Amino acid sequence: MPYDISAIKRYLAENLSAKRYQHTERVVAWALKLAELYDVDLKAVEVAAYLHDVAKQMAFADMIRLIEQDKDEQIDPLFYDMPQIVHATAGACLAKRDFGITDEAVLNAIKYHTTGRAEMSVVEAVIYIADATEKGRNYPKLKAHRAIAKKSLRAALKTISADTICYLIAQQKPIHPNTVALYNQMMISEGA
Ligand code: DGI
Ligand code: FE
Ligand code: FE
Repeated sequence: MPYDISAIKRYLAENLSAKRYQHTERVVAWALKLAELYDVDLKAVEVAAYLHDVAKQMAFADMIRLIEQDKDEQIDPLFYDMPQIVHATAGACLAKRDFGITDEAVLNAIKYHTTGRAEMSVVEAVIYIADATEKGRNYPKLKAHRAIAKKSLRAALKTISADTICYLIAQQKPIHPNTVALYNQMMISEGA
């Protein structure tokens, strides 16, 4: 199905700060580069990248309401302990409700962009990796992570999920089971 990218961009310009909007544009550019490199559906990646943080600046109560109103979605009780992750599921609900996105590959890429999960699709992996390693991010291993992303999606998932868990532990924050499931899969199964 065709996506109305200009309507999405108008919505983002109105509902996100300039800083967040620019982050989104960098994620789109980097995600498309990775998608080309790994021969992943460019249209799905583009629309998922544009929409991945669409709900980022909504109030917590509004995100919860949006998720509650989606008949296919459920409130994860952990949302109340991990408010930073809720924008991902809320974003998928908004993409569906307001932009008519029905493609599950796109919706899941938005929904799992923050935590990841086990058995991620390539579209999900590209969005997760592009979000974590767009060039405006500011952490010591960024350059190394970008280089790894160009070599292997799997290796990138491995290092990003490990780093995320280290970061959350250092911050004494609770870790979502999907974050752990991605990390465990990367550490247990074969591959780089
Ligand atoms: O929305 P962005 O800032 O672009 O990036 P993101 O969607 O990856 O969100 C990053 C935030 O999510 C960051 O504050 C860490 C947090 N996060 C990711 N996984 C988990 C988590 N927070 C908790 N508590 N538990 C997780 O498993
Ligand atoms: Fe996000
Ligand atoms: Fe993001």
